[in-house]
Amino acid sequence: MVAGTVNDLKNLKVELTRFMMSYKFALHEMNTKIDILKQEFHYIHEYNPIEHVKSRLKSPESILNKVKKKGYALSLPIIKEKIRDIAGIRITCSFISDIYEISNMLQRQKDITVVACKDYIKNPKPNGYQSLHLILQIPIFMSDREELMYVEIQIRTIAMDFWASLEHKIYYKYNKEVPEHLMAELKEAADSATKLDRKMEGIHKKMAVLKEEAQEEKDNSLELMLLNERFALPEDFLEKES
Ligand code: 0O2
Repeated sequence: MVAGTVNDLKNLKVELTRFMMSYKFALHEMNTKIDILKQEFHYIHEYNPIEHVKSRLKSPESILNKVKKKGYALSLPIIKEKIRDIAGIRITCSFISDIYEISNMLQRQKDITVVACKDYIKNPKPNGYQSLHLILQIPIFMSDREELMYVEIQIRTIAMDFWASLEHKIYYKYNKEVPEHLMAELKEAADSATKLDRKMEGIHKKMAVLKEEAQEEKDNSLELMLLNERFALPEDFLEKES
């Protein structure tokens, strides 16, 4: 190998390593943000809207396949600009309302730019696929530079995730035509998942109202727990105070 070519190869390897490393840092940054939201919710509201979080870096092979499929030029700046799901995070929530709450909380953060939002919950795909997709841009800070990175966030409920995971196994990326009657069955299964999500959301909301009423009753009562012992406040004590 001539010296120039060896050097070119060496430089390319460094460039590729830097390229993938930046996405790893972007994932790390986003995961920290999500973890903070999760912990804050737990401390303040004693409720956790996030069931689980999964993140992945697209493999170099998968990136190249997408570049070929989309007909893009094989150049790192073009890949960086055009392929926006190299860093991907999937958040599974308990209820549909949690999806929008988490999405709004992320979108409000000052260092996050929302580049695109696809709401496949309000507008499901014809096969029944549902999820909220966000393409976000966040800065990462390194020793000598700052870089803006794209991260794709998919937010869905457990039921939507259950459907998408199984559909992914059965059909997604299946190149041949899926028979029509099976497509219809798949859509039916997605409709059942939606029905289940709505039912659970309804129960969740009703329980929240009951909990609030019980709390109000507790707040209005003259009883309180002092050092783990029930204590009844004398009524005239309250009158003297006011
Ligand atoms: P993987 O292996 O999960 O990463 P794009 O191809 O991203 O440029 P597109 O198709 O408009 O543009 O993106 P979209 O609609 O936002 O969907 C991208 C991702 O959503 C997919 O990533 C899947 O993860 C998921 N997805 C979209 N449609 C379906 C579906 O019908 N079924 C299932 N199970 N998942 C879906 P990848 O890169 O295709 O795959």
